[in-house]
Amino acid sequence: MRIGIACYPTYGGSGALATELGIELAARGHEIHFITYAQPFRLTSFHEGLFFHEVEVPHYPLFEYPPYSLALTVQMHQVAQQHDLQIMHAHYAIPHAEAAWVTKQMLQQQDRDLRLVTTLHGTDITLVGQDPSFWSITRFSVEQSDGITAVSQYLKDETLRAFDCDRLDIRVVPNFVDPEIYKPDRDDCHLRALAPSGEKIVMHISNFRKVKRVDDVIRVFAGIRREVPARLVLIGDGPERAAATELAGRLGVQDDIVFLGKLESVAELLSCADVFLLPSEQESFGLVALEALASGVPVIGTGGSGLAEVVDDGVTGFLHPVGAADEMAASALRLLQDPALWKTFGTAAREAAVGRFSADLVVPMYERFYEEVLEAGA
Ligand code: GMT
Repeated sequence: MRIGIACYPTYGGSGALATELGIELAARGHEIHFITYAQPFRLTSFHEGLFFHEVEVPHYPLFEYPPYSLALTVQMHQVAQQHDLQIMHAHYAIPHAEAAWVTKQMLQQQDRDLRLVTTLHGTDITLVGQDPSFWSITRFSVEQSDGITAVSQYLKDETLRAFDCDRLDIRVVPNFVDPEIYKPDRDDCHLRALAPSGEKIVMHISNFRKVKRVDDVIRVFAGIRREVPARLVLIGDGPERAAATELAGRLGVQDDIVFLGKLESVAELLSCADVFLLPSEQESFGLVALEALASGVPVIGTGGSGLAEVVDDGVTGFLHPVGAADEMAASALRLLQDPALWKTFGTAAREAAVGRFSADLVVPMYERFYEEVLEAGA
């Protein structure tokens, strides 16, 4: 199949998943065209059958807000014509699904068809898409898609509720992980660098937006640090970093925190963690939690959203209500102070990640879905 993929290229779950999907599809013989404003951050080397088309937005003094969606649509249209694309796969509805729909209309004027698949990832539905400024266009562009997938049952239900459209046929296709890349493989050099005196390693990776509750990461860590020697390794960056640093200072744990910033590759560091923290307000899936599980690392996070479909509470990690930092710290300590329990959880984490969410299981779900969408339009 010849497939266009529109996504955010930046640090974050939707762009990471879209890029991994493109790489996997290209390896399976499909022709993949990424269309976005920068090289996707996980696309770091050459892959046969995989191409990148940059969207350039011209600047003009009149444009206080440069019209990215228009430039994206024009690039989608050009790539679709030039490479005779069969499918445009929009990852994160805003603005990709709407741009793909306009592209389809432009192609129809030329008697050409393009099938639209939209994958809903999270805040495109749970936060941004519900803002009155975006609600109607998000609903419209999702409804107009020829195929819709959501990364969890939680997100599917939330889409139907928030957009009041129970007729929508949404397929749940979970996030996936490559178990050969994310695997239990604790590198001695990294361990020594991160925790020189053999401290326990607590890790958090995100784009430090409010929804991630990085302040709770610091609170949970402070609770852990009171009981055991530990270091908090923070990977990523974003708007909440300054507030997190300030809180760490107030709680007296700033010297035990290592900020590593936006690393392109996290697999080798993840497997060095003893526990992974993801105390988000809501998480439609939690790709990074899955990557931690595949690395044999138990996850401590929040229940009530999609993370509960990834982490088995009491088996591969522990889930608590949003904001319950003391309970999360207590759960982390249970694992950190009991090596046998930690090993049991770590083994179960790896098994669950590989058995339910490996690329070999999930990527064919997307392939079958594309085939269905093409057949329905034939
Ligand atoms: O961070 C991003 O790039 C997008 C972000 C979001 O805001 O929707 O990530 C979502 O997509 C990931 C991949 O499908 C999911 O694993 C994340 O759970 C989800 N993030 C949230 O729901 C907060």
